Amino acid sequence: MAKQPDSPDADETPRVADILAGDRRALARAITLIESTRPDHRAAAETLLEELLPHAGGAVRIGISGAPGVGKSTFIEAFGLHLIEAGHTIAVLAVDPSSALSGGSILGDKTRMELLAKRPESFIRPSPAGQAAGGVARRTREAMLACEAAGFDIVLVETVGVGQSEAAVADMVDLFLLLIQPGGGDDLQGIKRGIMELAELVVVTKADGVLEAPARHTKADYEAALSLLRATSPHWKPRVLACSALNGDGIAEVWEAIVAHKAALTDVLADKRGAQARAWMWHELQDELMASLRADGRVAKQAAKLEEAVSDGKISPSAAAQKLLGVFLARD
Ligand SMILES: Nc1nc2c(ncn2[C@@H]2O[C@H](COP(=O)(O)OP(=O)(O)O)[C@@H](O)[C@H]2O)c(=O)[nH]1
Ligand SMILES: [Mg+2]
Repeated sequence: MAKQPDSPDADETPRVADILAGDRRALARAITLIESTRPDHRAAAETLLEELLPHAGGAVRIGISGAPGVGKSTFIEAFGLHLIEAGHTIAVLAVDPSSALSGGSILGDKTRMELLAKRPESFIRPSPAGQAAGGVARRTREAMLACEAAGFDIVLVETVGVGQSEAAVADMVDLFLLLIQPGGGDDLQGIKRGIMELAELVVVTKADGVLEAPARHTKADYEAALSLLRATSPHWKPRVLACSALNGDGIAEVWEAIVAHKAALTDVLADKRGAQARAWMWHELQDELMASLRADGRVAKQAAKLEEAVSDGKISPSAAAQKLLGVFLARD
């Protein structure tokens, strides 16, 4: 097969040494392999991850979320360039369940992050299309480990504001940052309380020009709203900041807050990551079990009948579930 340097091929397993040396093409190939759903690729990815794992864990893991149009891409570009100026390297990964529908809506974002994408200190990877939110998040977590093994000292995981993916991202990062728009009013822009509770940092974007004053008000509103939420960590009180990705105001302060959070968590970060890894194991098991259950021919046959019986009210859903589980567990 002809080698195509610009289109990473999952069939070609990258060398661990190349990834560890920070070879970006090897890293890109590793992530392609990780994202592949083919069983032989999956096996190769597992082997690769096992070798990379001892070299992972060195990055500050940051999750970034916010509604479409809030300014995520613009912020990440400004923030990333700021970090590079300060001597860091940064990998940006995206969890975007909507891309599963549109076939890669986030592609346009790469152009928004043009300057950042050009820098050798950065690595930007859009989310894989064609998978459900859970599947994307699973693979993103592994991609994050690969980026760490490649030596990136900051990993940013971006997601778009749709509940489920936010929880998944919060579950894989050290700090979850929620971006919000200036203005909005009483309902706090319809941002669900559950998502607010995930945020260690809330950042009001676009605090420049005519939006500067509304941004200040929004910041005060969120400070008030956050003070009403029950504390989720004894180590950190969520903070609200405002910034402008256009003129750079407040960008340095966002990083300072992240550094302060890292310092506050020093003694408990290993525990937090350990708990995340354990939760991930159970998620994996759940997904694997469901996948093999769905792939089981006898279960499928019974399921079709039982679904009908459940619809017709002839059997209760829980009794039908028990029957299916019985068929699954009794298989050879
Ligand atoms: N005035 C101002 N506009 C911004 C700022 N950040 C983003 N925008 C604008 O907001 C729009 C959406 O930004 P984008 O980064 O694509 O948002 P995303 O959908 O969350 O990734 C674009 O038109 C940006 O130019 C900012 O700091 N100040
Ligand atoms: Mg964007």
